[in-house]
Amino acid sequence: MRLAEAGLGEIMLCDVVKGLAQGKAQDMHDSQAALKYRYSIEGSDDISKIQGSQVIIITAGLARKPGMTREELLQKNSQIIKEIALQIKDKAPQAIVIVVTNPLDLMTYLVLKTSKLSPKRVVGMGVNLDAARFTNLISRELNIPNTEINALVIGAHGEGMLPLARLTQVKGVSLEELIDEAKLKKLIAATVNRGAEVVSLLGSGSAYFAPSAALLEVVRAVAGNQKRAIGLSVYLNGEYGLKDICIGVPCLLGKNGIEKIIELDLNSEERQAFLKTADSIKANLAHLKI
Ligand code: 2OP
Repeated sequence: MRLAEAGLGEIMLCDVVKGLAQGKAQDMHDSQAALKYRYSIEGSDDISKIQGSQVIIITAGLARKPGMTREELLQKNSQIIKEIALQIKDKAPQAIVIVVTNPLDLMTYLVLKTSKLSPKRVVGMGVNLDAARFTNLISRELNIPNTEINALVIGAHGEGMLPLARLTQVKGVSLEELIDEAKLKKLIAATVNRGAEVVSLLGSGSAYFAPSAALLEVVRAVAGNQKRAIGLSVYLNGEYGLKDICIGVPCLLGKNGIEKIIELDLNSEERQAFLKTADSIKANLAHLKI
């Protein structure tokens, strides 16, 4: 709905549950007249409808239940994601694929390896959502508009997420210099826990509106060939001293996918934390059946 309202092309919703995508699409389609918008949106239970898509967004799979980590979804969601990745390989190898399903970094890796697309064309949407949440929490804490905040989050979109206070700028000043350590720790913990907090408040299902907004940001970068820095889970091949892993780092994203992976100048503490997160992703990767 966000993509349609933003005028980002023709939208096809696919879901394996009969009638679900058609019903949702019909409901969204009916919104146009009252909104005085025009957009194209259709639904189908036939995944072959992805044929010819320029951008494919994968949200399929189970969401967390209260108390669950994103990583606990690994086995349940792998099978679903693999089947979709094979369909992409077959029917839409030209697409740019944005993975949203959790555990995000592992599912991004699985889509990449199964679809055999170029690593430039498969990204995971996670740390830009975490940066949006971090921004929002900073904005509320300091009573500063979110437009004045440039928050940076890297690492796993999971328990090993790393909101980087030193490299987060508020009106051009490092966040580290603006608030005391105790408050900073709280802000970081709240950011890491934000998705779980929503899951626990909802009781069933996971966050929805902020993820869709963060997704819109990613699709806009592709559609507008923006090539501005945005945090994404991407395949590293030597960057940050890491190989054969998908993990969240800032990238330049445009119409052909990843133009550049930005290597931040991390201090030793940040680097250590980043490598620790990468280790835990690697340990989970070992359980993936590719
Ligand atoms: C979240 O952080 C769904 O992983 C997503 O809410």
